[in-house]
Amino acid sequence: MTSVIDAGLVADQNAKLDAQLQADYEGLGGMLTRRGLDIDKLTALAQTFAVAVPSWGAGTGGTRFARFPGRGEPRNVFEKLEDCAVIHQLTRATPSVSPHFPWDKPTDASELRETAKALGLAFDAVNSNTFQDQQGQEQSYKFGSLTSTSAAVRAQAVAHNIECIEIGRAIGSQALTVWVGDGANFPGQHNLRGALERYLDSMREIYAALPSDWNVFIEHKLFEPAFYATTIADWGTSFACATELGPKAKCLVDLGHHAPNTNIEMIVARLAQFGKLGGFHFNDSKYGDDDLDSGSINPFQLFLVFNELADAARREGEAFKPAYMLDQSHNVTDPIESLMSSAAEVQRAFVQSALVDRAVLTGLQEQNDVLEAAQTLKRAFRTDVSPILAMARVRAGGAADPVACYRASGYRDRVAGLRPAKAGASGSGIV
Ligand code: AOS
Ligand code: ZN
Ligand code: ZN
Ligand code: ZN
Repeated sequence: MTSVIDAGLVADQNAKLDAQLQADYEGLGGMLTRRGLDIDKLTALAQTFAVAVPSWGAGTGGTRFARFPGRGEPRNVFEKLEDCAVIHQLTRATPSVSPHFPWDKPTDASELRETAKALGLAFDAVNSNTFQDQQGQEQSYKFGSLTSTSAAVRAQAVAHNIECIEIGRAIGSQALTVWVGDGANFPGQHNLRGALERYLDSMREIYAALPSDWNVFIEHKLFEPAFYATTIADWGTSFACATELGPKAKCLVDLGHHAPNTNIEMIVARLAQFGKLGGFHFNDSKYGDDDLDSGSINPFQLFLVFNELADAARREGEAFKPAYMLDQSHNVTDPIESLMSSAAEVQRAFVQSALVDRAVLTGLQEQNDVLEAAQTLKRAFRTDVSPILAMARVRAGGAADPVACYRASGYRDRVAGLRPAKAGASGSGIV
């Protein structure tokens, strides 16, 4: 495997932090022992964690008002992979990349697969795009794609999704994520039921093209670009469609795609209960689909989501394996730094959820000891597991402090010299 960042530099950086990390690790280990937990087991568990990086996350996102490009932005899928390799090399928590077509459409799929492999990366779910028009495209998605009233538009959108499956197959992916912005901006614009019927008809064709070992993930989103009625707006619609389509269809929960104050962890519990939890797009938000860095606004919610995932994993065993991906838009930070720290924030919630003694919690719930049950979760959430995360990275050959190591490597300066600056854009970026 090619190391993009010099391995010697990573070792030197880690050496500087070694004494401090050992001391913090021992301190935390002692505290956890008193709580009946083994820190080394938790570190080994942390090492099993993996979250995919979206290829588009390596670039600066932008809002619908403006996009302020960063330095050395990747110009193509190969440069995106190189950035993703840096993220994985330093965090050891992001071994796969989720590509988006046609943005990442390869001229030679096997070259793409080999390049990723040489960088120590694999491909996770592929994402289709029928929310934009591409140059030279015959039909426009202005009035919808899979739900369009035009059979020709629907056929084009279906064909694109099937092409995504074909490319995905060639690069070793096993899932297709379908998010459509289809919906209405005015009451009366759509027949609400008719639009969903057409969606299902289109999705049945896509479903029929899935290889036997593939899944299709239905990603719902409350609003934007449709501001009155989005066809796949909520988990109820997503669940109904996934049920209608069959066992290979599952629901994908993007944390930003819900109404304010929605109890997302309860949605997670429901979908897990009925075998329809396909995966996640992690990000954080304050108002709507803000696509802020994971864990940056509401880390307790992220913990509660993982608390449900830990419960589901205990019930379902090995079979329970939702796909994890980050889906955030970096507007004011270096995307590599944001993705590294976000991967660690999601991993943190995963480890914190393992601190909850499920048997004790069940006992408290059965006795209706409400306060102590709540405190049990809070105790886990309040525990700073940073030394576990750092040790997990170091033991796997990553960086104790990924951001500091990345900054010391000068990677951004190096690629800024190789990748010409992009012009700023007045319009919408990629979210
Ligand atoms: C859109 O809001 C969604 O989060 C999708 O996952 C989308 O495909 C992705 O963010 C790229 O635009
Ligand atoms: Zn998403
Ligand atoms: Zn979104
Ligand atoms: Zn998104």
